[in-house]
Formats: sequence, structure tokens, C-alpha cells
Amino acid sequence: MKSALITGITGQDGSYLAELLLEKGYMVHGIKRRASSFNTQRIDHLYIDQHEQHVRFKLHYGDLTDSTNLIRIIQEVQPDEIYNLGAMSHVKVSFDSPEYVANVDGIGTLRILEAVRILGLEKKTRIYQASTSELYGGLPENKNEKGFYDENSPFYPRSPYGVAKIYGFWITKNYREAYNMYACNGVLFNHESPRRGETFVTRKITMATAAIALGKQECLYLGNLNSLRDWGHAKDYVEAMWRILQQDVAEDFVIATGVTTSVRDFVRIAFAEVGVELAFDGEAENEVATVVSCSNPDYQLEIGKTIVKIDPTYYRPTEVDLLLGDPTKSKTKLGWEPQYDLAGLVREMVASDLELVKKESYNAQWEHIVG
Ligand code: NDP
Ligand code: GDR
Repeated sequence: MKSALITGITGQDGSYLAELLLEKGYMVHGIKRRASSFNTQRIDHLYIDQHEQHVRFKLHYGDLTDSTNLIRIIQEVQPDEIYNLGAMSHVKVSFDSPEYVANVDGIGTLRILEAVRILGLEKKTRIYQASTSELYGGLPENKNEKGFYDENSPFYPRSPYGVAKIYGFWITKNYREAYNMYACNGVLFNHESPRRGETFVTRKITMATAAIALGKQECLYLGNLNSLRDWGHAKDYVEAMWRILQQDVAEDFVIATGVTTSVRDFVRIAFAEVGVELAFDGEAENEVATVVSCSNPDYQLEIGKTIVKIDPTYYRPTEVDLLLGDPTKSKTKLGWEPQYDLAGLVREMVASDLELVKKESYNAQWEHIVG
């Protein structure tokens, strides 16, 4: 039986990847941080009583800032594959805690690679590094001739998160070249799901769509509506991660849909899911969206009501204006084909958040969410 070790198993991608690897018959180990309250909601359904026989899912306490702990876990697990998904992954928050992000997202990657080397597992253990489209920084002049970012496009990160991740990218490539390790970067563009963290823009929007439709929230406050992102579904993207580690030769891959959409249009599409048509008016910090019509009798939204406003708190000191990835290499070499389009993704997220918000215990704390 193959064994895999996932850092960041409690996160969005970690949870979907754990499901995928269990389906494929792997023994799955995950590294979980100790927190003062439970942080395993996304993987609780996978947990099996450890006293049972044939347990194929095991969690270990650990942290990417602690190399002795990483060495001990990797020694114990002797993994065939490591997926390094652990990170402080919020771009805006990285401006508030840049040193921490450098330590976890940058040096954390080095700690994993060194642990494998120190333990003499270079020939056995394959390593996937969660790289990101944030490396490109959205500079128009760096797009390829077709207007996309691909494996050969230059990097220009625009946040402490992006800068930390660029270290992770290069140290992974360097260890591959220097020590002949099977270590690969998946340069993944934004991917979302009902399990997406609540402070990322898509989830913030789908939760607010549900809460506003059900009368539990008054208004959604957002930052830059002009940002353009290439949004896919996390389920499709973890399949690509696995495929990247199954190749004969270790290489880096861009994973993207090849379609880009503005935050403003994402808001429009989400509210259309509950039958609400919006009109956007005004510019920059004064832009608002008001209700034009509401075709769903279940949701009593007042025509003309303002339900989206701008709060400059959510602006970033430096922004990535546009991301659009070219998945040609991953489609050709990995045979990877996403199953979801944006409409299907938004439909699933809004439906899931409607169920969540309907629960009596729900309170509209998201109205005041920072992120
Ligand atoms: P999440 O923020 O949902 O999950 C991050 C995970 O990392 C959580 O399990 C978190 O643990 C863990 N973590 C945070 N800090 C540490 C630490 N110091 N030591 C160990 N683990 C830690 O991210 P996603 O699942 O969305 O993303 C997975 C990876 O892919 C990340 O590295 C992200 O940067 C990268 N990425 C994501 C993209 C996306 O669009 N989702 C696109 C490109 C790259 P806890 O639950 O305790 O907080
Ligand atoms: P991003 O995702 O920064 O692309 O990083 P996020 O959803 O946070 O932002 C996307 C765009 O939306 C704009 N925006 C807002 N963002 C947030 N979070 N909250 C708001 O209220 C808001 N209003 C507008 C942002 O300015 C931005 O332009 C994600 C993370 O998953 C990273 O870990 C990953 O590496 C990249 O995607 C690829």
C-alpha cells in the first residue's frame, strides 16, 4: 500500500486530497497543528477510531516551523509521497504577518525537503509543493503571446505571501536539480469550493448571498471589485496534484481553467443563483450594487435596496490585477481535464451556503469579517 503525508490536511485542499488518496487505496497521514479549539471540521468525516483494524487515516501533531518534529514524523511515516499544502495562505493577511509567512510558506518548504534528504529518503519520497499563480503578480507584460501565464512566464510577486512562495518554488526546483529528488511545483491558480475558508472572496460572497437572501445579513462589504481571477474547483485541482507525482520525470505544471472573471461578475453570478439581479453603480470606493429584481418568491428582497458596498479595508497595499493560466501542458502531459466550470462551482457553493445559513445556529458574523 502506498503511503502519503499531507501538510495542511485540515485546509480546503488537504481535505479533498485526503479523500482522493483514500479512494485510491493509500495510507494517508496528515500533519495537524495543535489549536485551542477543534480545527478538523473538513476532515472529521474521514476519521476512523484508531483502535480499529486496517486504519488508513492518521493525524500527527506538527508544524512547518518545527524541523525536529517534521523529521520525526517523516521518519516514522516513511512516505512514498509528501504533499506540502500547509501555509498561511491569505494574501491580505500576509501583509500583517510577513515574517511568519516567510517562515511557514518559505522556510517550511525547505524544512520538508531537508528532512527527506537528512533521512536518506531522496530515492523513495516524491514531493509536491503547493506553488501559486501569485508568483506571476499579474503583470501584463509577462503574459505569453496568447495572453496567458504559463510555465515559462516570469515571476513578479506582489505580496509577502507571493515572495515567501517564490522561495518555496525555487528551493523545490533547486533540490530536484541538486540532489536528483522527485520534487515538483504545481503552480495552481485560484480554486474554490464549499470548503473554502470564509475570508477568501468567493466564499465570502457565496455566504453573504445566502445570508442576504434569507434575511440574516444586510450588506456585503468588499474591496477591489475589478480584480480578475481564474477560478476553478478544488476537487479538480487535487486530482492534478496527484497526477503531477505520478509522472516518469519530475516537472513543474500550471493548473488553471484558462478563463478569467472579475470579482464584480462573481457577485453577479452568485446572486443570480438566488434569482436576484443586481445593478452596479458609482466608481471606486463609492461603487454599490442594488437589487433590480428578485424572481424567487422564497427570498423577499426589497427592489432598490443596496446590498453590496465597498470597504477600503479590504484593499491590498499592492494588488494582483489579473490572473489567467494556460493549462495546455497539464492537459497534454497529465491528461488533466477539469470537471467543473465557474457556473457549476458557484451553484455548488451557493447551495451549500444556503443550507448552512438556514441552520438556526447560524449568526451573521460574516458581515463583520475581516479578510
Ligand atoms: P487553507 O488556508 O485552506 O489551508 C492551509 C492549511 O495549512 C491548513 O491546514 C492550516 O492549518 C495549515 N497550516 C497553516 N500554518 C501552518 C503551519 N505553521 N504548520 C503546518 N500547517 C499549517 O489553504 P488551501 O487548502 O486553499 O491551499 C493549500 C495550499 O495551496 C496552500 O499552501 C496555499 O498557499 C496553496 N495554494 C492555494 C490556492 C487556492 O486557490 N486555494 C492556489 C494556489 C496555491 P489550520 O487548519 O490549523 O489553520
Ligand atoms: P487571492 O484570493 O488573493 O487571489 O489568493 P482572495 O479570494 O483573497 O482574493 C481574490 C481577489 O479578490 C479581491 N477582493 C477581496 N478579497 C478578499 N479576500 N476579501 C474581500 O472582501 C475582497 N474584495 C475584493 C482581492 O483584492 C483579490 O484581488 C488566493 C489564495 O488562496 C492564495 O493562497 C492562492 O495562492 C491564490 O489564491 C492563487
